[in-house]
Amino acid sequence: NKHKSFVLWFTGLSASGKSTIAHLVEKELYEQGIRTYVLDGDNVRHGLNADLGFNRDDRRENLRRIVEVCKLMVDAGIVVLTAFISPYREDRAYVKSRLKNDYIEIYVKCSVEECERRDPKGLYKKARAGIIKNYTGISASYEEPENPDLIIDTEVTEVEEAVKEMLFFLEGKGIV
Ligand code: GGZ
Repeated sequence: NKHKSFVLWFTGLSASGKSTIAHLVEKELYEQGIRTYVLDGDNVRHGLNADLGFNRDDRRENLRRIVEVCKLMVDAGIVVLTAFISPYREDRAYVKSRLKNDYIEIYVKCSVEECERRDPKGLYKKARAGIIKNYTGISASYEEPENPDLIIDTEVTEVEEAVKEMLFFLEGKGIV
């Protein structure tokens, strides 16, 4: 099964649903015979980027290394799905400059209030208490994408529906 490889770059707040949607979309693509890989905090921040934290420079370096990994995977013919907050426009622009047309930006939109209600790992609570510093949405900024290829609003869209929207979008583009 021959296909062009590219990167589906999900950006959004912690607990917005990036990783969940990326994994479900991956499953669908995989079932279509497409070779895929999901990069997220769980498999990158514990290994390759274990030396990095969340200050401005570390987040830049986090994404710089990730985009190089993405490039290698794209060269290997893999469709890469990434789920990183990637809160700064400057950094996303850099990622795009490295990947060019292989970069597809998906804004997983969800208000801070709702993410804070979900708080699956209790990190927003810790951020509010000042235990975690520089927490995106609380004590560090999230710069909304100005021109994403797709917006998925997880406050109004169920995950199953979000996955369908994603696949419909990819079919419309003729890339799957
Ligand atoms: C944001 C943090 C922070 C701070 C720890 N700010 O819900 P999670 O836990 O699994 O997702 C968050 C993850 C964000 O890492 P990224 O590599 O995606 O961030 S970035 O793109 O900005 O480099 C959260 C956890 O790490 N986490 N401290 N201060 N998220």
